[in-house]
Amino acid sequence: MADTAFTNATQILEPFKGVKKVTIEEYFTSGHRTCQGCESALVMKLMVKAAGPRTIVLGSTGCMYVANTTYYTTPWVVPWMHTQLGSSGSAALGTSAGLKALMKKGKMKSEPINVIAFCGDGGGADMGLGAISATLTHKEYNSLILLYDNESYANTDIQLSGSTPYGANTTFSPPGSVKRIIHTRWKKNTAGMLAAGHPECRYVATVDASYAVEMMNKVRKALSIGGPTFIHSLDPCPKGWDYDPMLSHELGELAVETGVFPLYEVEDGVVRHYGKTKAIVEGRPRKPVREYLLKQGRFAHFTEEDLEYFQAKVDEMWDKWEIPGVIPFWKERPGAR
Ligand SMILES: Cc1ncc(C[n+]2csc(CCOP(=O)(O)OP(=O)(O)O)c2C)c(N)n1
Ligand code: SF4
Ligand SMILES: [Mg+2]
Repeated sequence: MADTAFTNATQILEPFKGVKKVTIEEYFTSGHRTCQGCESALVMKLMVKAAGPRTIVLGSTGCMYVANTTYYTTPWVVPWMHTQLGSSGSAALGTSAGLKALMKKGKMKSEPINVIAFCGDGGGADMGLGAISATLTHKEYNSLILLYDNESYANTDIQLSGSTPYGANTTFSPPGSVKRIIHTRWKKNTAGMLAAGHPECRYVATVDASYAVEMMNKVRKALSIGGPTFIHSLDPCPKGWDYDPMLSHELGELAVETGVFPLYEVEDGVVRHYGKTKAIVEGRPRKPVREYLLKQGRFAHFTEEDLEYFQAKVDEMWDKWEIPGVIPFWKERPGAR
């Protein structure tokens, strides 16, 4: 096959116009062993449903590897490969470059194939951040990195990560009688940092599977735009967050309605808040963060003072940040210190 047959095109995946238009085929099916109510498993299912059958999925170590592929069983219907904990970026780039080379040499039919690499918050927001950053600078290769954020190193029994919220009870930060708040760091702003720091990455979005159609449409948009793209999904985790599994969707909604997790997309440098976050930007009041926090056992030790601190930090993001939820700077105001 000649070089001229090679195409670097992406699949054009039009948005689903409502839930009735969502395709019925599943590419992440039964056969996994995630906890009841695991929102990350739903994210996997929706992610690959949105992408369709001509897709390769690469997954770094974590719950979505271990609980999904136990000895000769797998829910994945599309080609799937495990990669090391910090390597979702390298796996995405390497696979995309490999496909491109094989197609160029005529060793594979030249056609758009989606490459999606997923990682947890431990693997992506902490350990693999460098590799993701490198991948987002390679605009000649098409891949999507999806970070599923359950806010802990969940698979190894809920250790705190850079994505764990302030004050949460984890196996590394159990509240004690002498010191109540062990984890005193504020959660990283991963999507904002990646969007701001990678000017040639054409698409970054935050998503929440409680809003499933919107979430799938962000995946479809990222894959259609092409180049390296990044999506950050907030995933309630009944085990790590310590709540009744039936509350997963409600907690996903509350994270957005309280303003703790803003939904936005950055496309070619333009920021758009969407969904309920857009309504908040346009003036709809945010629910108090206590409605979200107090439904979770990991915050059961919070006092009034802790709730006020958490609320004040979220208020600061909304009232002072250059772009709420995205750019964490604000201009110096004359006379203010
Ligand atoms: C280099 C390396 N260090 C440690 C581990 C052990 N380990 C396996 S899964 C995991 C937790 C990963 O956390 P995260 O990426 O957030 O995914 P989650 O388990 O929460 O789904 C750890 C620490 C490993 N597999 N590789
Ligand atoms: S620990 Fe959390 S992320 Fe892991 S399988 Fe259970 S619910 Fe899902
Ligand atoms: Mg995690």
